[in-house]
Amino acid sequence: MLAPDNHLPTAELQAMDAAHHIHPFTDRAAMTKRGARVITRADGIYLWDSEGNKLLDGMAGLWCVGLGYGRRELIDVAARQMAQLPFYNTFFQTTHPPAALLSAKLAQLAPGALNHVFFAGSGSEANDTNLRMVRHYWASLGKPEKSVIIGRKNGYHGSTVAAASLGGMGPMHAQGGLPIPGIVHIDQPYWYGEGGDSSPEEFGLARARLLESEIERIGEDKIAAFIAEPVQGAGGVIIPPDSYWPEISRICKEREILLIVDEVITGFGRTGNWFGSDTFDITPDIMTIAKGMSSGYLPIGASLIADHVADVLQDKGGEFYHGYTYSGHPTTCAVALETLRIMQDERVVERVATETAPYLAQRWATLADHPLIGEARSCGMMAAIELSPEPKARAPFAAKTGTAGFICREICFANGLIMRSVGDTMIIAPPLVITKTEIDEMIVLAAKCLDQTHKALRKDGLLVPASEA
Ligand code: PXG
Repeated sequence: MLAPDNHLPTAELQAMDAAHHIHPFTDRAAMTKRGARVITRADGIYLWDSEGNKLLDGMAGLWCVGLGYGRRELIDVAARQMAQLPFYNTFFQTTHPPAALLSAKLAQLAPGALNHVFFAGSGSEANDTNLRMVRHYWASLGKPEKSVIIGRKNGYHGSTVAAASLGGMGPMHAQGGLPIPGIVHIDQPYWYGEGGDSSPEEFGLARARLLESEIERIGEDKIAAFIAEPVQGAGGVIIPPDSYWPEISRICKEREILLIVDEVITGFGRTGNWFGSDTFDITPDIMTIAKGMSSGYLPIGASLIADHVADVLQDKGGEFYHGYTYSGHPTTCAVALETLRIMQDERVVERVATETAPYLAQRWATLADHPLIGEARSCGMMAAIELSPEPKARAPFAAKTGTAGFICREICFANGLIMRSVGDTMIIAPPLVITKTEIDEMIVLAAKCLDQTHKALRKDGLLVPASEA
């Protein structure tokens, strides 16, 4: 049976949408002119649009559909839970089985002492929780002046006021007067774009030590926490040099500040371990999770809290005046639990680690030989290629950043591949269940799209490095 109104003509849906739907991260005028792409169904790692075009979903929805589309168990568990208890809140000393079971499951899967869960409806909400919670934590210890949070330029932590402030996206800050006070940002460990002549290891150390100098500058007694993604996702799959995280961990251990690790993208198998913190040997005090937790089938996010933080809040914090109507929503919790059951039963993370991620790494690396590519990098099931007019020099384009990336993205769509552009970096993060054969298909498509992009850029006179502008 078709979902509601799937039969309407594309133009009619586009017209309704253009008239009434304001989209996230979209230039509405540009979209209205061409008409939104209408996605109508999905199966496995593929999507279909309303014109019948098949697309390989190289972005797992939006980094979230780890198990791929059409998993009957997730659909059925949602229906069963909705019949039993579609909603009840978890405020005022109440719980229900899905929230209790999911909390225990997350505590079991999460690394170290992350044994406590505060549920939210999204990653952004969870990061709002984190901001209030770390400040409340220090205030409970009699140190309310420890309130500044250090984030990173080009980090992404969500779109709410607090989350967008914690993130370091300049264009986001420029709209709506962000960041809010009490949040500062240090430079990112982006060796390809900012490393210059230093080796990746030197650069990683230098960028980590910016945290130390920022703590010195502001004063340890004023700083509540540092927040970072293990691998920056929305920033362009920026994998820090090996020297980065050990140095950040050393600094956080030596200083009295909390480490918030945002695993909204890197959590639940994306990096080839259950968490990016496992991959990079990080010990978070608080971890943000969302996306892959429910394979994207229903919206859910959460903050995982380490014992020593939860103990202080329990012993000294009193009531935490914070919560969302849908914190611990029974249906989303049931779907998340089922997602985690499937991941464990089918050994999804192990398969990524031992089979498909090494295969992707090897196949993806071949793209580095393309005359348009300055670097190809991957970590687990996330990967990036850097477009460049002079790859050996890692040169940026003379044209406005994002021009080449946009052209490449459109060519990918036209060829049935969803590969996202971040500036002139092309990124993928396919469903974790992608097979080797499907990886081959994705690489062949990507290479074909790079050839076409190369031709298009040459034809438009865009193969010019910034130094020659
Ligand atoms: N933290 C991280 C690390 C994220 O990647 C969020 C928090 C916010 O989660 P919610 O559920 O509130 O969206 C994210 C979200 C992109 C893109 O274009 C990435 C995200 C969201 C939308 C677009 O890469 N990540």
